[in-house]
Amino acid sequence: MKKSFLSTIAFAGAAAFALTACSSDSGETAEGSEDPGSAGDELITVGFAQTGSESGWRSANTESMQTAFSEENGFELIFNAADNDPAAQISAVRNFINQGVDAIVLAPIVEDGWDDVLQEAADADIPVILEDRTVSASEDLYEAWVGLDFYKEGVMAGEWAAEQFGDTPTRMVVLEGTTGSAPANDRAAGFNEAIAGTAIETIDSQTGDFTRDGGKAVMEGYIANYGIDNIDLLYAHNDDMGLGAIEAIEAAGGVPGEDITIITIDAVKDGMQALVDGKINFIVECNPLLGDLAAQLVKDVLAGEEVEKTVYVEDQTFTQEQAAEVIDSRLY
Ligand code: GZL
Repeated sequence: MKKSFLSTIAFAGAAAFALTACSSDSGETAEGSEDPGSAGDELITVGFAQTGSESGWRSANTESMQTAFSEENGFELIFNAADNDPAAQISAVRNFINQGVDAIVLAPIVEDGWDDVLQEAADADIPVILEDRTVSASEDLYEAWVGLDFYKEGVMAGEWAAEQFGDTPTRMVVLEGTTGSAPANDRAAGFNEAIAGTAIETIDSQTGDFTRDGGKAVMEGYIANYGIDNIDLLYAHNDDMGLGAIEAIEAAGGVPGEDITIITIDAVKDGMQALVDGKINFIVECNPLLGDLAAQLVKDVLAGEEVEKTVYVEDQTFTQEQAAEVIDSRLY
């Protein structure tokens, strides 16, 4: 079950000289061994530490990962969802190490706190691939990261807001993602860079933890504190918090998308529907379909191949009109 990662690297290095003479289309490399996970080879055991099931985006990401890390693709997947609890997620990774998995894939809930357990994985010769979010630990402690450019997502959202409101005095409230997470940190930083110099004023900014319930509860507080008439713009770090805010605005007799302009990030199905319905005004996509890229990274790393340390997936943006054109053809 467990392959010694370093011996794989050493083998691949030695095989490199013989590879030209011995490679065949059966997926075999030099001296008859097979690429990990190729047909007829034993399964690659992968421990996948997912954040939890906090949003529609997360559900689509989990489905993409489970589909890619299937037995028919050469994997035995051990899945753990940490219910948005960073301590539980670190324990899950430690358990994978103790189980002696061949590789670990991690979507880290928060950026900090990973140095020790990632060092333990390295000491156990178990390669780690990050998907989705990033960590503050040294990049020597993981083989690669595949995901989205959260800072750029924030910039794209902020640029739209600056274009819409520019010099008009605008009172904005923010629903932040999970505190300490890379998307919350970077989407805030990118957005604030893009609106610098405009008349958009952040009157409040709190975390809704990327959940609908969280977004609804915080928006209810904003409405109670400021009144709908004193809020011009809502920037939510994901669709789900924006959808929760829409419930709060409507419950208070407001018209989302008109009384309050709403910008969100993700572009999951329910968010795009709200955009088509005029309840959200602009969405920046954050593609959750990372499974195939993550699975290929695992196979390449275990085969001793050089991999890019950072693999970005491109995003796009949607207005209400653009959403109406594409919503029926989207994959998530
Ligand atoms: C972004 C991802 C975020 C989504 C949220 O890549 O980590 O977490 O934007 C999800 O919907 O909960």
